[in-house]
Amino acid sequence: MKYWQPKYETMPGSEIKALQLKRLKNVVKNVYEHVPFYRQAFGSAGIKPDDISSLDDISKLPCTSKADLRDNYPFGLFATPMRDVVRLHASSGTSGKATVVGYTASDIETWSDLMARNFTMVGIGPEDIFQNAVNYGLFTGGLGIHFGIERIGATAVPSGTGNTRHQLEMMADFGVTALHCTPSYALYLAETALELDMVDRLSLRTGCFGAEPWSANTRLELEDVLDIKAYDSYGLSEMFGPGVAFECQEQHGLHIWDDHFLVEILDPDGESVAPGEKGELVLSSLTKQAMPLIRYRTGDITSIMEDECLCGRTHTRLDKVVGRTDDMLIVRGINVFPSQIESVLVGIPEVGDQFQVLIDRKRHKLDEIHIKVELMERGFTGELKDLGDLKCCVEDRLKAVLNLRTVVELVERGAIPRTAGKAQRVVDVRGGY
Ligand code: DLL
Repeated sequence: MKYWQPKYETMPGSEIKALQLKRLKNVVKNVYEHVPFYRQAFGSAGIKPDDISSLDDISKLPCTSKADLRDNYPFGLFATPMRDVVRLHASSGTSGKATVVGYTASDIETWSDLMARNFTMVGIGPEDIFQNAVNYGLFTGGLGIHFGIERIGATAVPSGTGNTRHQLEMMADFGVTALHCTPSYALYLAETALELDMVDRLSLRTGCFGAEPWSANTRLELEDVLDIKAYDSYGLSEMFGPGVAFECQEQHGLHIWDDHFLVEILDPDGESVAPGEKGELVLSSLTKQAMPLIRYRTGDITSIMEDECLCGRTHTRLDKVVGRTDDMLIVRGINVFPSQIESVLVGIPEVGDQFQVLIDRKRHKLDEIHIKVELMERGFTGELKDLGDLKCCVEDRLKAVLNLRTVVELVERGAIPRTAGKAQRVVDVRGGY
């Protein structure tokens, strides 16, 4: 099967726009009537729901952000009574209180169908055995992906996280054909499979990786080592979770489901950027019931790709998310995303794929960017001079991509902690190591 919901996935652009407008008007009216926060915010902007008569009118509405979720913790942004909420998820975030999201039974249905669209899009179906190697707790990647696997009738292996060797054994013994996890954990799985000489015992065909940025070179590495096709999966808890946007088999941009989300790309002043230009992804949920969000600033940097996709889907395509506005390091006026560093390191066989960026900001200035990289056995000749040469080579390759000098430190293999969740690439050592 090529499409899960062909009527929606291939809907002509003009019809999608009409559907979006109808849904936008409904959701704006709904939050205005049921969520005091929105009534007040729209009031301060001098807007009433009836003022929305075209999709462009969305720009009249105020934006929302993670801070609004925190301020209204835990359920202040819910638009339905708690008796209609059948599930909660939460994301811990890096600072402050967790942000909580809620779902009605119908939200779970919608979400499962979006996941089913994505899996069908990359050729996963009832014949597949699908291992979901992420945390099954409050993180949306566990149950969100799981419900999608069951919706398409594939066999779910809810392996959760931890015990990498056991994960690989399960994969081999059960004949797992599809895998979902974070890309950094996928690299670790691949590394461990090589080490244990297990790659030949695996039957994997498809990998779905997301929840954090990853580079084109990481894709090549994962596809090569695990002998799979690897697809990028984007989502955020505030918009259900995973499943918001996903690559198709063209592997050229992520389809974001326009019948459920209204997409804007804004510059730091809140103005729309031209198609193709990078900016912050701002999303409005058009169909969520328990907690619809209007003009939610995701903090994620991407751009809209304009050309039509050969797969026949008519929905907006997003370029890979390079990182978050708050992950971006500004070093001597140059913007650096950890995913750029990853793309360089993955291409150098003598060093590992795991890395850590240490920021030492002296007097509010980012003076130095210090990168810890693991030395692989094949990069170790026993000659000190060779180590020095390798360090310079990595620094030069990074300079060519980042346009900036960095200080590379070669560390022992395994010295950088692996995680089954989102990798922590940037460590702020301003308070000391
Ligand atoms: O990470 C949902 C998810 C689970 C997506 C599993 C994909 C797979 P949160 O924990 O709320 O939700 O984190 C959302 O993670 O705003 C991005 O900054 C980042 N992110 C998610 N997917 C990607 C991706 C889940 N494919 C935040 N590329 C988002 C880059 C991503 N960043």
